[in-house]
Amino acid sequence: MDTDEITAEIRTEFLDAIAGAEASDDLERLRVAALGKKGRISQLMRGLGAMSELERKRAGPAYNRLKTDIADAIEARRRVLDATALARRLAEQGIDVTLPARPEPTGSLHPVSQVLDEITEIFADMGFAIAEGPDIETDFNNFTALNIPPEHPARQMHDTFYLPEKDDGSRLLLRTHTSPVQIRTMMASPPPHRIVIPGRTYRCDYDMTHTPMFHQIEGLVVDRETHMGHLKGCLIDFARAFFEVADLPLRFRPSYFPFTEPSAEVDIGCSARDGGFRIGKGEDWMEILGCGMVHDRVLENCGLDPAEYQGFAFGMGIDRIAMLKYGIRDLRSFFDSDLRWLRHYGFAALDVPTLGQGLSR
Ligand code: 2NM
Repeated sequence: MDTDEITAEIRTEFLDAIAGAEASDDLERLRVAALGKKGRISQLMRGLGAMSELERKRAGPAYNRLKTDIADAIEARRRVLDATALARRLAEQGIDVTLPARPEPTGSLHPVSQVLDEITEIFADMGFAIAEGPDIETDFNNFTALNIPPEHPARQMHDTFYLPEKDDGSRLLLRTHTSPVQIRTMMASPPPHRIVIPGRTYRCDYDMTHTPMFHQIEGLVVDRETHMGHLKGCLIDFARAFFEVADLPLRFRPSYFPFTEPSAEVDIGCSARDGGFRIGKGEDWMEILGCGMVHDRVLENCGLDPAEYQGFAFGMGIDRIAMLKYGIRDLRSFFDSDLRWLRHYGFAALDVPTLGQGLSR
């Protein structure tokens, strides 16, 4: 056989086989058999060396054409097989583009975050701004300016986390309430002030109802001619909005705080009988916050003249209020980071009450 006959025979043999290949495995086998190191074309190429110059000039280009033709045929057949496979898959697995999207797993808001949002929103609607400050504070901002004298029990080591002593003998501490932010605010700019201060606070305490880190929200109003009536009206409106009971009974019970005079604790009416608990009706009282008129000495410590400016302030534990409103028994579960607990007690992240109401009406 001469060169033309040989290449024609191999071409026919492979092009027929390639055209009949039904799977990409078959194509790969044919590629190796034709173009592989020990394949038919490679064998032919090796024969070129033994040929005469004239024979080689005919055979070389012919072999190269054969090689290209087979490679092209394999590539073309592979594209046909791929397209067929894709068409079959699309036909088998029809996609219904009208189906609703599968929900992505989303996180949820911790009850502390939820209650913090609820409380700040109520005060924001009354015209309060949100103020924040550092967790690490000076003794002056946390105690002295607030009229807490050196011998006050809250100053002792068992209540307060102190940082190591500095060269000058002073010690920073983890704030035991958010009140230092009120001091910073009053010292930084002149009245009027109308702020709420949410944040983390720290006390050395741990049992069913106390964790060493907890959350507080405090409020401060300072202006001319501010009086107890403003305090009462503000806190009554707040409690009724927060607990969603329009005629919620409130009781202002005289109390004592070093930084306010007079001071009071606020109770809401509830019933806690026979293991049940209900807010707004019944014979019982539940304490929800402390408050009072800012002590003259606190105003003076911040450079304000009590004859010119008066203020009221209040504070409550966010965690405790969250337990009360959402029926959570053990405070310590707040900080366990247990996903099952969080899914049960968590709130939808996009559940913005005012927006939701606005859109549904
Ligand atoms: C409370 C209760 C009563 C309070 C007082 C002040 C300041 F800085 F104005 F003196 N800030 N917060 C206050 C008063 C806090 O928490 C139970």
